[in-house]
Amino acid sequence: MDLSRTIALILGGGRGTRLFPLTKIRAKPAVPLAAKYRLIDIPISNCINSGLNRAYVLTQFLSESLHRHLRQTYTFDHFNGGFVELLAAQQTVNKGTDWYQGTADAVRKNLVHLTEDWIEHVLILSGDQLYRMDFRDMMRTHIESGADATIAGIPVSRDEASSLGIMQVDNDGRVRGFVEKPQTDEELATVQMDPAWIDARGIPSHGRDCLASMGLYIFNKDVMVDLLRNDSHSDFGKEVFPEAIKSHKVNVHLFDGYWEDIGTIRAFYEANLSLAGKNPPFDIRNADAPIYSRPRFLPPTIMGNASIEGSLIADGCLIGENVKIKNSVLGLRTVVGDNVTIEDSVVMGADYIESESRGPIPIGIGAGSTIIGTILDKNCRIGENVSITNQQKVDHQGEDDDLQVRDGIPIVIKNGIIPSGYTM
Ligand code: ADQ
Ligand code: ADP
Repeated sequence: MDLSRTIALILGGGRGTRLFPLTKIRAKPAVPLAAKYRLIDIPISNCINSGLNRAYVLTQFLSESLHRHLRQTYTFDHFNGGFVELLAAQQTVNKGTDWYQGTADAVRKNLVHLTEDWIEHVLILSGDQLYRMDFRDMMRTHIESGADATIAGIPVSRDEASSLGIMQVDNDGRVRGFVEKPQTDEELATVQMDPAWIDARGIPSHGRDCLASMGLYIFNKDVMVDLLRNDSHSDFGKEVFPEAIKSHKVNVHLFDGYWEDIGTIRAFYEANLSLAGKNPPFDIRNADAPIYSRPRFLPPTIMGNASIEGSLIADGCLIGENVKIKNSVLGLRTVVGDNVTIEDSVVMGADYIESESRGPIPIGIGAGSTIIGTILDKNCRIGENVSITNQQKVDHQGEDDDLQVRDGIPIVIKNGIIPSGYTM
């Protein structure tokens, strides 16, 4: 299946409130993931591994670090015409607003890039999901069914339905009903499926009786342009898609692999830690479909007498003596002092190796500190004998504080400073 006439559009995030404060000073696609990647590397790697090498990333504001990451990572040779480009809301002049009002609005404001003659299909992807999919399979479903649009669907149980778009699909695979994030049993009942329908399509339902939209769509280009003509529709999930199933033939492409929406702090935290354990649900070592990132030429990690259990450790770290690291993710260039304990934590590391301390406290985690159940964003300066465990279950939201708590998880923000002896 050939995707040379398909353009991928990656929705890089709205105001970024759900992943705040990780998005306080960066665009969502640039949020670090799994020790050495960024969120945007997942959808772009899926595209490249599917033979699709032309993608736009729609983001709210022009982020210098995101721009540099894309430019330095996704360089294609002159002969194959590939590109990955940022389209920032800030740059569009339409309607005099700096913000995309929603996902459909973001696409509408960039239609000029999508209506070029060579494009036949538009693949719309979310920027905050962890999964591996060969989009050629989805395109095959799309072409074979002769649909105007195809949506990826995954079987889920009733308890998961309230945070997803739920579809009702007929025997021919055509979507007949859709409710975005059903909140009541009555709403859900209108779109529930018979688990036997799912079993009959070669996917063991295990009692799952809902089909969720994965937020991934293939549109025939003209159909998408047509649907976006209605100016009052600002979201795909809430407005464009429900209209599309009435006016056009929209079919489902079934998927049953690992797939997680990691758009909230808790989901992001749990997805990172799930990669650190034994038998991770998402295999970052899959050599047939690797996840790409920027080549950095970092030194190997140097480790003292440390005990490490079920963890991911990136390149360029410096880990001291008598250190205990358990069920955690240590990002690029993390510095860990002596006698430190890190458990159930996501430590993003540092943007650079600090040869001489430039702050009141060096970058890294100071000697004698204990970090449990916490996210440390990049370039944190954690003093000595600090303890962040949140045993008291503080729910501290101060937007300007260096240490905040979201979804019950303490987070030290990028460049945050925590003085020696601090306890939470
Ligand atoms: P949500 O993820 O809740 O549900 P939405 O908030 O529209 O839907 O986000 C979709 C994607 O677009 C995310 O990657 C988000 O970051 C990005 N995005 C949001 N606003 C944007 C903007 N203004 N500009 C650029 N990008 C933006 C959707 C569907 C559901 C489906 C779930 C699956 O609506 O039906 O079940 O995805 O995760
Ligand atoms: P990554 O390896 O995480 O992809 P980037 O290339 O995005 O890192 O760099 C992150 C940031 O770090 C950039 O804003 C860059 O300017 C900054 N940076 C790099 N080296 C230094 C340094 N020696 N001192 C201060 N900032 C630096």
